[in-house]
Amino acid sequence: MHPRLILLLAACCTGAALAQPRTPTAQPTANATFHDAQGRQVGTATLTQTPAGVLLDARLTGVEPGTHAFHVHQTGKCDAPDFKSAGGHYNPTGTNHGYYAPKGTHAGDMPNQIAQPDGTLTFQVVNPRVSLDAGKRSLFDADGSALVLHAKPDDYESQPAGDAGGRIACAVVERGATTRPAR
Ligand SMILES: [Cu+2]
Repeated sequence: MHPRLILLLAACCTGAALAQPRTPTAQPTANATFHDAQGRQVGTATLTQTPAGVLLDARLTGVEPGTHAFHVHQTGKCDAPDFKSAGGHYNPTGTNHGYYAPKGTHAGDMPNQIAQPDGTLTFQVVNPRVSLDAGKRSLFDADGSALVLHAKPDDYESQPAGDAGGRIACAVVERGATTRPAR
């Protein structure tokens, strides 16, 4: 092996071995518990305010494998079985729906998520257009907010909601770091 390559390898791997994992400075300050259409608890999410937006860390089980739309909806009310009570997408700035749409992107728009063959759906995503603090984009406005998982993928352009199909799980965003244990 070329001596310089050995040096490079040594530099790389020693550095990696010495690197300490960073301890997150921000702790979750909101949580949400998902229920399905039958009212069963199917998962939880924690929400943390960061300078880049709200970091969501979600873990669900029993989800049909495949790609699902995931949004913040405008009302913190999850009445099974259809979860229509959560209203439309959270859209305090009056924009169009979808990453591809002209004049687009609701505050509640987030990327599609993919459930595994065993039905687990675990992901983290940052939403830069909402906040846990007071203000126009707050998830804690007068009627609260809900996280909604859909039967189908969001096509990121159809109005008003990305042709994402029915609502298969819903979670009211609540203050406090502690989530109830999943089932
Ligand atoms: Cu939705």
